[in-house]
Amino acid sequence: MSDPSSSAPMLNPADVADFQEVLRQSKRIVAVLGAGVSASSGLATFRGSNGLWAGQDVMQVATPAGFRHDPGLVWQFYSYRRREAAKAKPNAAHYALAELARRLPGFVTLSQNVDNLSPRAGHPLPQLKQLHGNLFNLRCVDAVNCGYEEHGNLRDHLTPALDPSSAPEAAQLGTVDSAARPKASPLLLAGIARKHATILGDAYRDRKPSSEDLTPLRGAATADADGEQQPRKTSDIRLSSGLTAADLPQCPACRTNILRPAVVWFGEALDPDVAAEAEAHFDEGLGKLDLCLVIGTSSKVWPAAGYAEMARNRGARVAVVNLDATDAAKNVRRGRDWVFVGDAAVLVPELLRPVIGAPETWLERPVSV
Ligand code: BJW
Repeated sequence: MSDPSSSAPMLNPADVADFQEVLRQSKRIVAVLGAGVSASSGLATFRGSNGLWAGQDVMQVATPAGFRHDPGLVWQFYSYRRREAAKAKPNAAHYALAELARRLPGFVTLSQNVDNLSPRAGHPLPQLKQLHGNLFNLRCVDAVNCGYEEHGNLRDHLTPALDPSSAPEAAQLGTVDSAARPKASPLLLAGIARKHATILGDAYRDRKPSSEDLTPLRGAATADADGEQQPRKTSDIRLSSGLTAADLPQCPACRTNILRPAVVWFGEALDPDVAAEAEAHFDEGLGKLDLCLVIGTSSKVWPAAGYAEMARNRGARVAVVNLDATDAAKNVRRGRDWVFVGDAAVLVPELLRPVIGAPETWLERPVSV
């Protein structure tokens, strides 16, 4: 087996041959994908660039609390990501995995990626579970009373206010309306800090949230003609992004709420159907799993981080493909798993070649690698 601590980019030919021997005989394979698969398509990974977007910690933007606090800012983040993903082209790793799916009915891909590049590479959809949703699907924020959902919305900017040419993103970042900021007690903030550390990980334990960071913005009560205190309308509230709710995509069904990206944020449950379909592949009743491919993920986010171990428990051998030797070596069973350090867009087609053949023979081929 490869030495997981090695940072040598060269693959060990004996490991490749050993992996490919098991691959040839495999009938049931699960692949777990992360953002590294799309890195060669030009998309930033989630924890790349120090995990920052426009100076914001993406881990805190991708939370329900972030959206409650400033939906405009979160929409700016996702508008940018939608544009980048729409401009990007699937790479050879997406095409190779799609080809494996076409050739092997017992192969399923459990992808954490929301960038739509696997579907665009022609990955058969019944064999692709998009665990964290898709940037091009939208839903009403009120899932209970409205439940509106829209799939495959590829519009460049969803509202004029989200058009980067009319208002550059950086210039839209403003300050919180301090008059509207409610007071949060130290006890409440400590509770939120504990919850944050559980959901986002230990790195967040010492980052004490302030009311400005985490408290949903509520309008200060205003007095009506009879002197009664009335809550301000949501659309009146100026948000720190400088956007009001009226600037954001509106739900066409209930005409009351705004839409949100249909992605899964930290602390939210995965879509129960998607989670059940994904986890069904580890069911005892389905018998032995032969192989699990863990490609381009830091394996930090659950439940996906647990799938390799679930596959091992069903008898699978595990192969990890990652550009970073340290990430690749994480959660690896020494002497049993394979570790292939390098670019997924290069390694995946090469490793799968005995089953999928050369790119010239694929039904759908990489546009450019
Ligand atoms: C290359 C490369 C190249 C670069 N080639 N490689 C159990 C224990 C502790 C906590 C939890 C737990 N169970 C649940 C939790 C809480 C939480 C969690 O996991 N927290 C941890 C961070 C501590 N999980 C959840 O909240 C999930 N919900 C849930 O489980 O509900 C029930 C529950 C709730 C609360 C408590 C307990 C149970 C939901 C998780 C949703 C994650 N959502 C996001 C955002 C999606 C929308 C969006 O994209 O904006 O999903 S977060 C973000 O991380 C995104 C990604 O899909 C996900 C994974 O990241 P990924 O893909 O691994 O990217 P990176 O950047 O981390 O890594 C890239 C890798 O590629 C690196 O290794 C590079 O080296 C490599 N690479 N270039 C090959 N060319």
